Amino acid sequence: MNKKIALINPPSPFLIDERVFPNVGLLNVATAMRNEGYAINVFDLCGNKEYKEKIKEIANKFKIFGFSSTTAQFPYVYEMNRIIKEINPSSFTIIGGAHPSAVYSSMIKLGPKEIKNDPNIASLEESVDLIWAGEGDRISLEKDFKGKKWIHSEVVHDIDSIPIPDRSFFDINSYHYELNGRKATTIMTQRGCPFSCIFCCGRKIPMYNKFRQHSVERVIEEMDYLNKDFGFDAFMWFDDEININNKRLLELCNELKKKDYIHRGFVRSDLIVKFPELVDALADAGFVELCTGVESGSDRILKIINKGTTAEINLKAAEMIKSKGIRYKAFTILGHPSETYEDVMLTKQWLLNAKPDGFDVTILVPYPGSKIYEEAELSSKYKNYSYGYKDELFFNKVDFSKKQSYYKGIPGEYFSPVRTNELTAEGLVELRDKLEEEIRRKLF
Ligand code: B12
Ligand code: SF4
Repeated sequence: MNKKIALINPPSPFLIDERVFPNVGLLNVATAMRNEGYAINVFDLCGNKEYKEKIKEIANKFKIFGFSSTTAQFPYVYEMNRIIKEINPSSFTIIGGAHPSAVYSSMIKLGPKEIKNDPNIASLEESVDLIWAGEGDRISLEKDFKGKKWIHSEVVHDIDSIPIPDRSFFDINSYHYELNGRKATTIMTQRGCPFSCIFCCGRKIPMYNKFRQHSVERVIEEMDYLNKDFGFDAFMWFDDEININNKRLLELCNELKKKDYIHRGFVRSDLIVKFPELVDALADAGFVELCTGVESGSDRILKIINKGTTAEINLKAAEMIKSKGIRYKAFTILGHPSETYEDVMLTKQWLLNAKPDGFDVTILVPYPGSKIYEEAELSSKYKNYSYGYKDELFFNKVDFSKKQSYYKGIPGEYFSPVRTNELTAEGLVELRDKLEEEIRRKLF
């Protein structure tokens, strides 16, 4: 096997600004492969409008190409792979990341007939040579995978054994993110979330549901490395929810308060309310902004999506966070199964009551790897929708190699791939736009 490999970070033109948060997962893979003796060339095409030209330029220069891809990025990866194969038919292409991992999860959940009907399994199989589902921190192409189409890698249990992702593979300083005017970058202090919200991807895949943490020492080591080598002193924690293990977080906060770093991260509201001492510790540790996945202001919807919180708990958490002088951002979604106009109004009212410092209102996209996608059944209830989830949410299983789909994008460019019995797709977009406009006007 040729030891020279090109790793590609694809563009995401659907984001408001692509060069905010560097992709840590691909850096993990690059670092792991380099340690296995591969000569790694990372092509960071994020934000590059001439990405096709770049791919044409390098197509003949490598034998092995590895793409990292979320579902939203897959149309670009699909196209880049096509270009490479056209120019260099004997090349070997691999895809890893959230998209193949989520599609793999659907593949094991769906029966043989649904597998045949699922456009996303087909488009992955017809594109690259090797589909990598799961973590890529133990990748060695010679060892395990010759002649295989799908690989599902085991999760790494002791994540401290994974080397600190080497940020010099990217031009990390060309990403621009600031917290309180300070130069910030991304960090992952744990992996996996044990909860099971029905819209969230990977609830059945070990990489995303097996909860594992870096030790306090290792987190500090990575922050110090980012500070010393690149000058960052502010960190966006990529962890799904930072407060799953209260004891470890308190220990970490204890160390962080000795440092002059500041932080932003996501917390679960119920665990904030349950452990009030944590908010003080987070404030002392330098957290300047906390975000929660509020999702909805309707308790009925929160129950349906299995969030494990209520509107009241979410409100209490918001108040507790703000009372410590920490900025608070709320993330909400419209288009939940069975959602009605009344539920949307409850979300609006919740936002007005909570008065967050920032908020997002997005529209649900049923991605492969989520319970909604995997448990949906063929439905003929509405003309333009062929799948229904519990007869309460309707959508199509679109081919994500052709159709770009994301739930947070550029204002004015939102669309809804879903409808409920009461709210049409157009109605959801209209409600979303109105709601956002009204709340911004009233709160800011
Ligand atoms: C941080 C984050 C973001 C950030 C930054 C993303 C970035 N540039 O990295 C922001 C806020 C921009 C973001 C945006 C979006 N996100 Co996001 N995000 C995350 C989050 C919380 C962490 C990502 C991360 O760093 N993980 C840690 C690393 C170690 O894991 P990893 O990236 O999967 O990489 C490992 C493996 O996948 C594999 N691997 C990765 N690449 C490759 C390549 C090769 C060749 C190989 C062999 C292996 C391999 O090895 C890596 C190391 O083990 C994840 C959830 C999660 N817990 O991972 C969601 C997640 C990736 N996001 C998700 C979604 C839906 C989105 C959006 C579509 C939302 C939207 N705006 O509409 C966009 C899409 C953005 C895009 N560029 O495509 C979904 C993806 C679902 C899917 N089917 O693709 C996830 C899984 C959340 C969820 N559970 O539903 N996101
Ligand atoms: S939405 Fe957040 S809490 Fe729910 S399963 Fe996903 S990561 Fe976990």
